[in-house]
Amino acid sequence: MTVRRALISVSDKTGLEAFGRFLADRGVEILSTGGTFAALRKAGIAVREVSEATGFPEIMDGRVKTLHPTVHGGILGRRDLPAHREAMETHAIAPIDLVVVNLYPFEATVARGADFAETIENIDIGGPAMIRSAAKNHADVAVVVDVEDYEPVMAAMTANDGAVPDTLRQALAAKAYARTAAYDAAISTWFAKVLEVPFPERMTLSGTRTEVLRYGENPHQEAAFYRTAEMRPGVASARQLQGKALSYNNLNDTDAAFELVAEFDSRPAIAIIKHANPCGVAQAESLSAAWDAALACDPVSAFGGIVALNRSLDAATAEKIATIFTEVIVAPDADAAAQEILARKKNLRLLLTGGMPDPLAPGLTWKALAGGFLVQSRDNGRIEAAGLQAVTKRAPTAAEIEDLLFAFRVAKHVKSNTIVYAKGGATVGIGAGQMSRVDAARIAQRKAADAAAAAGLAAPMTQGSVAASDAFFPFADGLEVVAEAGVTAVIQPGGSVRDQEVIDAADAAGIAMVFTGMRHFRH
Ligand code: 93A
Repeated sequence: MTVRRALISVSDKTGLEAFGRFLADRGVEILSTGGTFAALRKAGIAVREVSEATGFPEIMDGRVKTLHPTVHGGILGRRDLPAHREAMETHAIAPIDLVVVNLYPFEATVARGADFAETIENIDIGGPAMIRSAAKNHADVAVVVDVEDYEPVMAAMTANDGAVPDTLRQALAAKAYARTAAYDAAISTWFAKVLEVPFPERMTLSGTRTEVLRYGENPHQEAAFYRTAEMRPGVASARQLQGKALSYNNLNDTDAAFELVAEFDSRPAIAIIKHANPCGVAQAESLSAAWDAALACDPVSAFGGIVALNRSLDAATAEKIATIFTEVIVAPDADAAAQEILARKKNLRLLLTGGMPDPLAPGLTWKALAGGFLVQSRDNGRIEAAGLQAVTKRAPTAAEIEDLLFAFRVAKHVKSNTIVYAKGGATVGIGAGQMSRVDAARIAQRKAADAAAAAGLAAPMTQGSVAASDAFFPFADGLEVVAEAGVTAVIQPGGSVRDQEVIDAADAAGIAMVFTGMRHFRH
């Protein structure tokens, strides 16, 4: 299929001149819409206006410019069917062999917060129609929807005497339908937002593949990473400065780490993550102090972990992190000295996101199930001191409240069931992902004892700490375990039918307990 006639209609005019010149030099006749026509002509490239070919002007501010049988007949007509060829001849329709279209920038228009009327005007109708026509007739027509494909198409035409080979036309057609599907998904998502319908009847998840990963969660699984249109600083937007490509598990853990550390903004904070659960979180007056405290929580598990920071990485902290084996460091930024220190660690990946995500921002999360997916709003719930209800004889002190809120915020990012012990702005024991809350409490306590023994401390680290529970204690037994661990205060949602038994157990141990009324399950 030698390309003889091309229709070029592009909003993004990147690379247009070079591609247009390449086609014109090969004797390809180019048809274009108003703006594209003007740009090509200005560059001295031979081009005709679509309206001249159709004998019909662009009308209605450009709403109707290519929606014409001369255009769609030229794209859709089957070259192998005599009846189609005859129809083309009868109606003076010239075949179009190459369609180059990129759409009105709908997504970018929404992203910059344009008003309703302007957003509606940026819904492209004629462009997707041509893309879909050309992709349907890929047997005879090549369709290019991405400026990144200009080069490969030029290379293929050069190598094939002006023709675009079959396999490339098919690949371009598949990409074309993915593009129009994503475009319509963006439009319907925007409408749902405008109409304040959180869960429309039909939902399309749409993303752009940024990477095919070496494998998935396990080596026998295949995987890829897709980026959605969501503007949220994190793994999807990060710049990787060094180290080998991130794996599926790295990406998952890095995301968990960064979302957790983003919960803390008033002071420098660090979270160390293993298998999507934190094994140490701390905030302090400096990142370096936060690192010491986070690491002390569970230095054994921190080996091979992922470290997330909520401040620009400095040299002192980089030097400390570099002393233990770390897979990934993710931070909003890193100063030159810190980067130099980490550059010595060839295998360590450094990701810089350019900013922190807003933990209170709305958004949706998805989870695949057999035959479907679950969608929910992101857990952007946050409890502040004013939202706490003291339920015991003793109310917590100001210092206890600070640690309680810290521990509860960490618990939100730990797999359920979880118990988090914290003291002085740092976790000292984390029990994650247990089927029973009592076990979560016991495991956290035992880990804290191990960490204390390793550090040569006489008392277990939970002594004098506070404890957070992601969901209510169904029985007093869980509370009794944290009492044994030596906590002085407890934070939990409350709401169990046996709340009174739990309150009584707390009172008996002299523990101050507060209810949040908010649960933070995470599965
Ligand atoms: O307004 S439209 O939906 N109606 C059309 O008939 C039409 N034909 C092409 N938008 C249409 N286009 C779009 O115009 C293309 O998809 C492309 O994005 C844009 C190029 O316009 P111009 O060449 O004037 O810059």
